[in-house]
Amino acid sequence: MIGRTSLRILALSLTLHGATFFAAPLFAADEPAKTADLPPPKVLMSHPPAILSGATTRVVLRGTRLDEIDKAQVTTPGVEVVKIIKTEKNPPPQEYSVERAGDTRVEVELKLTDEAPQQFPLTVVDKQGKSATWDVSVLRKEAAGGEIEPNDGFKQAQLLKLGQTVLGEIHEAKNVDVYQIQLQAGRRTIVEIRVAPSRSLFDACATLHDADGGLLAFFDDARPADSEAVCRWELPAGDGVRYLAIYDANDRGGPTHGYLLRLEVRP
Ligand SMILES: [Ca+2]
Ligand SMILES: [Ca+2]
Repeated sequence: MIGRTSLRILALSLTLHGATFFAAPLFAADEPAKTADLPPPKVLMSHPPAILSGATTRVVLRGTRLDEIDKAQVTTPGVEVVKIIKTEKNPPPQEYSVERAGDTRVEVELKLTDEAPQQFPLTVVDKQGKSATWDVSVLRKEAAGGEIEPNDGFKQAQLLKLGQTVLGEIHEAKNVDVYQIQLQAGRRTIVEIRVAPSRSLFDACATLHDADGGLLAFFDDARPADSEAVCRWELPAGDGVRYLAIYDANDRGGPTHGYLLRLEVRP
């Protein structure tokens, strides 16, 4: 009996050791499968809010699992991916969730010809998968203007020309961007602020002032910033110089707070 018991213990021991021995490679074999189950890279926002045709631009995409991106793909004629500049883990700006602003980023250099379309889809890829397509806005070089800082007060106001789109950014918390507008009697003037499709975190508010700085109107988009955000505000009729002061509803700012500003006039 003792002999049989010893043999059983030995057999059990061998089985256990055998199981242990074989289990290690099995777990090792399982690892790639687990990795493959990871969700694909996801782009949640980008900046700047648009890029110029006929130029080479660095675009930053923020999202989840973007820190191992090794390729960006565009199939649109007139748009070329030059290179991935860098990828990194990067926590969302304070007071924003990972779901809204991501926790990783990838910086991509894109070269556009003058013929690039107004919008094109971009996909980023890592060894585990690829993101859904992300739309990038394009502005014609001749119809776009950069913002000129400092523009934080009436004396530093930047002239906002009709029909030109300004690529702006509330670059730091509590900053204000002031633009000078020339109103014309008998014409409706509409200010448009757009953060789509870049999904900038900018939550636009504005005040309108007369030539002496007196407050004439206040504008708020009346909803949290979202992917389709376009504010269109008709200014009170008038004639002469006005100042438009743009700022974030929550006094936040940073490179994630870009916007596209445009002035339209109608009869
Ligand atoms: Ca600014
Ligand atoms: Ca400013």
